Amino acid sequence: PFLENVVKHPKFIKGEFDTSFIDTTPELFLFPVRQDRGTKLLSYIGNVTVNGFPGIEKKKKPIHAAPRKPEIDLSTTLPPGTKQIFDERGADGLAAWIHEQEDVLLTDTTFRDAHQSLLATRLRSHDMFEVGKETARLQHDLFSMEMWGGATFDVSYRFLKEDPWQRLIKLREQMPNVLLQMLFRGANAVGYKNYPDNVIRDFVQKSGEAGIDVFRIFDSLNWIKGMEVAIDEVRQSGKIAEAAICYTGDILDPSRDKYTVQYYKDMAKELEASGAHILAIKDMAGLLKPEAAYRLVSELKDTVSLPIHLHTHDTSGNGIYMYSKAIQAGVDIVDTALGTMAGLTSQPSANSLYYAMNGSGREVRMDIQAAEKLSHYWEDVRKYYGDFESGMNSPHSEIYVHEMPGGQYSNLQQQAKAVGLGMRWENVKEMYSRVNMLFGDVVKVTPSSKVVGDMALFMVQNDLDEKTVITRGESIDFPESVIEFFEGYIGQPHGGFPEKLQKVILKERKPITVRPGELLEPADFDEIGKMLFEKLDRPVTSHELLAYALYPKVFEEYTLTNKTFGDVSVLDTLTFLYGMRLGEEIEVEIQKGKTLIIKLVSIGEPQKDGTRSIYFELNGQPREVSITDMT
Ligand code: 3PY
Ligand code: ZN
Repeated sequence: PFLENVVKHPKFIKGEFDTSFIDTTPELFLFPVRQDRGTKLLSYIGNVTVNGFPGIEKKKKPIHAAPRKPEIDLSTTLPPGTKQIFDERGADGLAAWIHEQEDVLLTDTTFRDAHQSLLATRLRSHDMFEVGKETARLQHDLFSMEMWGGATFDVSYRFLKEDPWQRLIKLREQMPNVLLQMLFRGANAVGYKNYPDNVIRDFVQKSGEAGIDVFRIFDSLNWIKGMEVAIDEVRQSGKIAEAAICYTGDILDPSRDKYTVQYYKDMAKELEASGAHILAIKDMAGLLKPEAAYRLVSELKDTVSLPIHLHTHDTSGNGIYMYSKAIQAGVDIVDTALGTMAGLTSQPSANSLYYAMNGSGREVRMDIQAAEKLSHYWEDVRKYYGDFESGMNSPHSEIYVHEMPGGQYSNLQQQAKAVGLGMRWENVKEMYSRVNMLFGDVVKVTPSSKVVGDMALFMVQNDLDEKTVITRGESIDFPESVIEFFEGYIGQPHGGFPEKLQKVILKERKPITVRPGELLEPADFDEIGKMLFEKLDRPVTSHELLAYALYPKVFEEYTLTNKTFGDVSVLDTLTFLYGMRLGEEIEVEIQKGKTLIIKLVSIGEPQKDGTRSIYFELNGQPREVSITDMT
């Protein structure tokens, strides 16, 4: 299986390669190792069959019919899309093209925010690749596919044990006609803290080279300084800089006078001046009410000349109505998910919006029949991930009170359970909104939302209220994320920090007021490269260097799993999550044209040393692996 490694590749022999060669063809760098890929996969399957998958209840592998995949002819010419317009006209030309469209354009979030918000970000690349080519044909008239960034990067390594870069590279191959979009957290990139500028710049460059066209850049405190490096690098890379205003508060409520229409207009002007090609309104919690949307979009259209792209979460159930008001006000693009991956904490449904806008004078540009076909596929696939659903099954209008982002709800609920506060979830939600006010009414989105969540849990757990935090704060050890926030390490909030509270939390530590990126030492990629080369005993790709710079521990753990089990992303999702049933036979395509046939024959009794032998047939030959029983 390793005969096709790099030294035999015609490009390598001819010397036609640079460092991107490793990134785009990592499989060529797989040199023979002692244990073969088949045996490694058997070890994984044996392990998960006996021990279960972390984070989900261990149960026998469920039986599902194969997902209903759209049956379409893939041999016809692929219809061109926005990617071709961008390639021909550049970012400014694309922005001008958006202005010329009368229809409403869509960004589909099924591959990113929809599953981040419904399924704890657990959607595997395998299920995307199964329908990538079909999606490119059926959804060729999308503005973009949001399919990368946000939490998908670390969750890929951390829980799915797969390489997020390979997801990007392959989806780019499968969808060469539609713009690919990612969510980029400004100075936090795809992480939860500020990173040195050279990491931000390198990440933008490498993501662009691997296939991202549109970078939606935001700062978790709406601090424009935190966005500037990323915007600049996106522009320098010739990609599309979509700069976001994060919407919080309520512009319709005169008593919430911190985030007014004027505040958002000023921010929009600054973002336009900083070089944005598109302006996004990022309503990460779904707080934008319909009348507020009409007013905000109308006023922003009078303020800037950029196309406006609106993002929301449908937690309140008012998403479609809100979009219809924004569309009346002239919004250019909205974010939706395919019907069966939409609603609640996810985006509003594209399929529903299509019908909602019929006859309104502005139609939604999409092929509704095609969207229904793809929705069937996702309806079936979503069932694989049932254990990761949040349990929310009706619209929650209380979102307007607690203001928790769509992607945070289920996560914080899990965190609360983990610290024994599952039964006090109502208190945690109430405390979340109180902490927001204690902190001075801040923008709440990753990572600032995590700080508010950590503090809310901490206060409920320790029976603290606002007063005791201030009066007894000197003797309280606050959570590390809260201390870093008040030190200024995720940026400066609008209106500054509440001074008294800041003093109490920081004690003798001194806050910073400059951009953290100005103080952080640049990452030394040569050093990281050498260290990883020694650890991994193989060439290290520039994508791996970046992954390590962002998430050293998570990445190292991933490489260890990868060493032991090989590339588990090739497994189908039910096998990945549950292993195999006795007597079951599966097929695994480990590379193009090479399929393994695996049968689980029997599971041995536990031995004194805690191991068990698992007996398989691999391509008809008996194979035995030994695993540790941790149950
Ligand atoms: C993320 O940063 O991952 C988000 O989706 C924020 O809304
Ligand atoms: Zn979102």
